[in-house]
Amino acid sequence: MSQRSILIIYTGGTIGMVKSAENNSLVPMDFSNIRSKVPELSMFDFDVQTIAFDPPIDSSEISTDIWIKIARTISVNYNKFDGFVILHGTDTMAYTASALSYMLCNLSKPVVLTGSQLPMGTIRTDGKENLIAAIEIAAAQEHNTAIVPEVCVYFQSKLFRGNRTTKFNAENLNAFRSDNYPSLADVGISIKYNYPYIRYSAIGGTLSVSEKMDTNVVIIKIFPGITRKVLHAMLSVDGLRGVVLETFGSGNAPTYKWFIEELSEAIKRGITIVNVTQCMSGSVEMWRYDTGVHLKQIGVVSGYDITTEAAVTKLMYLLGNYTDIGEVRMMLNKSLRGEISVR
Ligand code: ASN
Repeated sequence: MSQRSILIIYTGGTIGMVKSAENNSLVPMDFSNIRSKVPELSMFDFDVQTIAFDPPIDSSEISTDIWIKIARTISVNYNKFDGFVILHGTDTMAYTASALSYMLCNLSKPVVLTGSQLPMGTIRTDGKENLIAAIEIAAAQEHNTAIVPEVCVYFQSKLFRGNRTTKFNAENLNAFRSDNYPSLADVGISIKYNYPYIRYSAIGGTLSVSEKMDTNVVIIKIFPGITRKVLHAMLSVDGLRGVVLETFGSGNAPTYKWFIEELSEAIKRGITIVNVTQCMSGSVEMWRYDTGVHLKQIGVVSGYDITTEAAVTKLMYLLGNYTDIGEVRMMLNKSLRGEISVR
């Protein structure tokens, strides 16, 4: 049997940051020689190689260009490696994981994103455990097949489906959660894989990368007191094609005439509006209350139990790849990569 090999792609984030001499704030540093910081990497009985993006970035600077760069790096190296670990800042990790899940079509190898809340150079760093477990998971196979052939996020003992995650804590080391989908693996003394929840649908397919992401989208989080002027201005942005509407509870919004009129006009102009709940867990059910039924009647699409991160990137992906609005709306109702709980 040939030796397994893993590629680490370092994009930036706290894991590789140091304090700047200028103002003591954390700045990304050249982490190309990860091996010197993590000597444990040479203790694996498989090959671990690294690629570092230049310049490394704080993940708040992430853009669709970087997503494309990550996807291309995976694609170019796909046949040479058994799995991929992406070191990424935590702030936008859930967006990147969601975007990659759509962009990497027919993925049959693990792509595990991880990072840390404390830099690798600090004594209490969480980066080492996160990185080492992520590598183990990326390399895990059974009968010569990857155990988790998905885009995932590994953080603090939990492996989650990437497009189900949200960063919910800016202080705790336990920074991510996946409220609407169980963990794919739990790491303790041993790594326990939750097989029934892992997606194996693309096994046997050929990887292709979709680089078309349309950024003519907006997230509108409604709130009591929102004015017509504000809503109108957001929906009138030149070239706007998609809206993630963050609503209350199970997908409810005001029924004022002007509110419904603004949304309805936007839909008539060809803008796709997808309804996502502001709650951390649970699903949009536009039939449950009259305040949801109004949205359904004018053509707002249900986002079901999707996260905002997965919804906005799904819109970018669908609008980038399909010109027909009917098709975009139809695909929003489907689970493309396990991002919603519908079949
Ligand atoms: N600002 C950092 C980033 O997202 C936060 C982190 O990685 N913990 O790049």
